[in-house]
Amino acid sequence: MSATSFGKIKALKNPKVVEFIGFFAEHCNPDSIFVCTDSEEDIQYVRDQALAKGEEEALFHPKQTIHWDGYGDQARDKENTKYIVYKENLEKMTGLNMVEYEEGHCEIMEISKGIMRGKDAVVQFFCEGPTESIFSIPCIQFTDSWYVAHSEFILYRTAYNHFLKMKKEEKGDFFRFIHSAGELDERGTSVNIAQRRIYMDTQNNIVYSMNNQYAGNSVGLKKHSMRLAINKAGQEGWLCEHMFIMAALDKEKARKTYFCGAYPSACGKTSTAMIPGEQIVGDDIAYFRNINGEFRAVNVEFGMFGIIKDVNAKDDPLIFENLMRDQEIIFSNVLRGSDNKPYWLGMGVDSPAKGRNHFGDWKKGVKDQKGNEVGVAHGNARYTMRLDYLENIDKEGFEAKNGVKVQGILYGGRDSDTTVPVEESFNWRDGILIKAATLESETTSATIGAEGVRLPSPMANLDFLSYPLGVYTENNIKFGEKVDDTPKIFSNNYFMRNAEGKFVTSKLAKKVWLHWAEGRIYDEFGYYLTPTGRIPKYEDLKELFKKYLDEEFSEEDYNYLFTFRSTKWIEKLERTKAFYKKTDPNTPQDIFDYWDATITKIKEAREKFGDLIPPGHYQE
Ligand code: OXD
Ligand code: MN
Repeated sequence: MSATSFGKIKALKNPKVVEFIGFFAEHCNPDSIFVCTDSEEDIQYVRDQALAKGEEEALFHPKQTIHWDGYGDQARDKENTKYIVYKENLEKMTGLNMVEYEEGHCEIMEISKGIMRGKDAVVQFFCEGPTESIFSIPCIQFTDSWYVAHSEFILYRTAYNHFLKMKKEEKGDFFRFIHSAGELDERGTSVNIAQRRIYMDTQNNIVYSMNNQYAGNSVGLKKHSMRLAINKAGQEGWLCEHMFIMAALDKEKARKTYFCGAYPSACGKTSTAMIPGEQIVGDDIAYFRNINGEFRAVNVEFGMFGIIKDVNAKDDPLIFENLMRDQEIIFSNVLRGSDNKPYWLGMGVDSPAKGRNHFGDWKKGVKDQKGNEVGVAHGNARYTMRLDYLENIDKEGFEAKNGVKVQGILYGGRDSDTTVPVEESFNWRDGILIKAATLESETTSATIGAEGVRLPSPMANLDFLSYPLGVYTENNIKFGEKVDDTPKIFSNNYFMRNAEGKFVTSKLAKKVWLHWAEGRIYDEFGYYLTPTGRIPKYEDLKELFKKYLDEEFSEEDYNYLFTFRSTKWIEKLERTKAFYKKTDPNTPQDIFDYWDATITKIKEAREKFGDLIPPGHYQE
């Protein structure tokens, strides 16, 4: 370590920081360590090194770069992402992928011993949430990947100064991430994928990630930190959710209403956060805190690590335009054509027949070792970009140290035949148990395996839960019930199909469902009851379709979309019950009782009004 880097560490006067860096410097044994502050000079050094070491390459627009992960390292490795848990805590961690501490710790120590030999390492200081705020969680990343370090500078708020200012009693409280891409092949991708391990220790707030590069596996501040934060939140009485934050704008009434939303992957999360004419605060992870009785949220991140597939001029104009500009963006696992420009699936332009992509040298029609044709880009290819490049950013909310006051929460699944496009819950508890806990996503032709299979996805947060599902569900209920002005909960489903298997409305209809929810927060629209909540009236939707989309919305479509499907709903609740029973048998009985009472209510409705209950026909 140079005297300058050492000086940066020393200035922090933080023994735990010294211990962490010192230990892994010795254990992983990099050739050198570069310590970053928040200075533009240090950030530029990291950008330059990512290029110099070949982890990124400059594109046609010189500020844009491209990076490839190994062909077998294109998504989160769920199997090898585990909690290492003290023996005495094993029993409490029902339903989690875990390994006993001694065993897991020994294995990861073995794998990481000397893993950085011949490489440089980087140490960075970040903050999850705004710095110097009630939400702040300081973090340190130690990595031997300049690409990872560069990504984090785009995605998170730098916090060397925050560390400098930490009070004595706070100095031991931060998250630590140690990452190594491991041995690299001639293309610069991780070789030892069989030894890929992501071991998380919520007892000591440290995550070890070895032999990988894909950011969902490597970037500590993203999903690893999220798991540590979910655990911390559970202990401290706040929430860390897999949610966007956005502001719905009613310009006529000069109203700005904040919504958060959770949607399993490929269920419309980013496109809801980016509805034209509204504003975005965050696209992936939110912290919720009760501040003086208010339900307040911050975007944990500073940038987006977005899925690039299907981002095109028509469907995502704002993101697309940004991706076309000469500004700092890292494209990962897309094709670089001979024009040195990036190409991806669903881009809406003709892509070249050859180039370089995640497969290596690629030509149209080329097959991988398993005989599968390799596409232009990977389906999970990404872009890494600052959020504040977006014209629709809500600057005020994005920068607010105390976050924004949330008034509505949306839970959206992918479901071709059961739930209505938008429905308001009776109350917070009902929303958590009937809308959030029952979230499911149907597999599509784009996913491997059979189509139309429903995968349970409570709160769209299952992959990141670091303590049991039942307690987490209860904590969600408690949190919302304790604030003074509890947000309304709504469900969304953009994927209902008609008898011919076609979607009933266009993608733009999201805006109408959102504005109905927005109006409901101010008690503006009437509603019809169903056994599971409150749905819109036709006249209101007709007007909203006209106002926001200049579209005619037919009564026939309305009746079809908003029919209550009794048997389908009972089946959905039974699936949820079974999933909770299997995943966390210790889920409190009153949660199961609540679902049973709802099932009884639906059965009675079915008796009285029939299996398919058109809007307006149900009465309590
Ligand atoms: C995810 C992501 O996998 O945001 O959820 O990348
Ligand atoms: Mn996510």
